[in-house]
Amino acid sequence: MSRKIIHCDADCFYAAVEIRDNPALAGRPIAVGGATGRGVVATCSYEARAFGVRSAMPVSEALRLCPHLELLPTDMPRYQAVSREFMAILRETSPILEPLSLDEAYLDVTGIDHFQGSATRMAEHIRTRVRDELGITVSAGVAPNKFLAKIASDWHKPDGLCVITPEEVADFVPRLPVTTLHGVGPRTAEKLHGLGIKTCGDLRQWSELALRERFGRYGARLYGLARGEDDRPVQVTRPRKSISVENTYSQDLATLAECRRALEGLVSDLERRMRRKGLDSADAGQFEKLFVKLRFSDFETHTREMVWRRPEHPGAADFTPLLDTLYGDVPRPVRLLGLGVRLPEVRRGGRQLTLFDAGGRPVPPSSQGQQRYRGDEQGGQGQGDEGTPSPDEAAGEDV
Ligand code: DCP
Ligand code: MG
Repeated sequence: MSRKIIHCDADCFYAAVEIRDNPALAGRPIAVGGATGRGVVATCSYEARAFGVRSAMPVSEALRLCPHLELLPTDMPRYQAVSREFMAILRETSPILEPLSLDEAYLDVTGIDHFQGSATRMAEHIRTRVRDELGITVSAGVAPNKFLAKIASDWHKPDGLCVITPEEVADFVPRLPVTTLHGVGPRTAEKLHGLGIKTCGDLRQWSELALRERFGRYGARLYGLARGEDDRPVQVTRPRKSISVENTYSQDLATLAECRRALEGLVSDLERRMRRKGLDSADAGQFEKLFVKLRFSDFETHTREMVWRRPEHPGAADFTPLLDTLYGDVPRPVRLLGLGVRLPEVRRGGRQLTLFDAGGRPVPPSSQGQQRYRGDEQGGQGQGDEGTPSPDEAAGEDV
């Protein structure tokens, strides 16, 4: 039987909360973040986007593009509170809920009878409730699987709903650029483009065998995605024990100095990944350990970790001693570097303590001591979503 998946993603989430709480900001170009901290835009209103301002952009660049941009400091506790209410509304629609970040989640509504089982009406109901009860807007996508539901929620953003019925999949998918596929980051995109493959339609000209030959196991996944196929289930509970990123370098890093420089890029990737998982600087005190992984060109691989008890996110300098120890005194070419943070065990003392409670609602920090996390990564490698990792996922890119 065909499944019914809804993907919901709030519009300019942090900015929307700010505007809701100060309506004088409505209709104006505003950005959140940057006023304090790392100096980058966390998000911005759609009015600011019209000037080219984007998430993760340095504030200096944002102000160059939009000189009258208003900057607001981030207020994570407030966004987390709205997120809890948002997830509670979703959870009332279906218990099969997989939060991806503070403002984004998948819902499997296949077995839900409300609205005569119409996923479209359920999605409209969610959007109306969130607007009326929380004062922010949410875009939603309805489709037979996660891949298409996520693309659909972006299709009519902001404040939009897009439905892709099983009958529409065959027409919809061929025109999608391959860059929209789950697991295709810059590296895989470059390889696909090099083969003359720009859209899913182009990809469909390739046999599964030919894709496997070029992309290994991920080739089979590409073959299915190009046909709109994606059987990943909506995951209600998945323990997350670490968040990490790693990179295999196209040219080996020849010296320890080069490895140290590479750490900086990896730390930025890790920050980005943590933000996407909804972990802000207030969570830093919850990390248990830092670790670095190093693979030499002869594939000898080592990992080293250390306890982290400080109340801030680790920077490149914090990972350097681990790297130095792993590298040793004799210069050797390095093909892969990775790093990450380990989170506390999700089960301790028989009670499951998580970011989300059993009903899928995020748990307030005050009620959960040190045990806060249950997200969408498993084990120590943090290779993104489930399914066959693509070369880009293995490189720790966002998927
Ligand atoms: N965020 C961040 N840094 C980023 C990206 C996002 O701090 N590089 C934060 C701010 C966003 C929130 O996460 O409000 C949700 O991220 P989204 O990617 O869903 O972006 P928005 O909700 O802001 O905008 P959109 O309307 O495109 O979903
Ligand atoms: Mg959003």
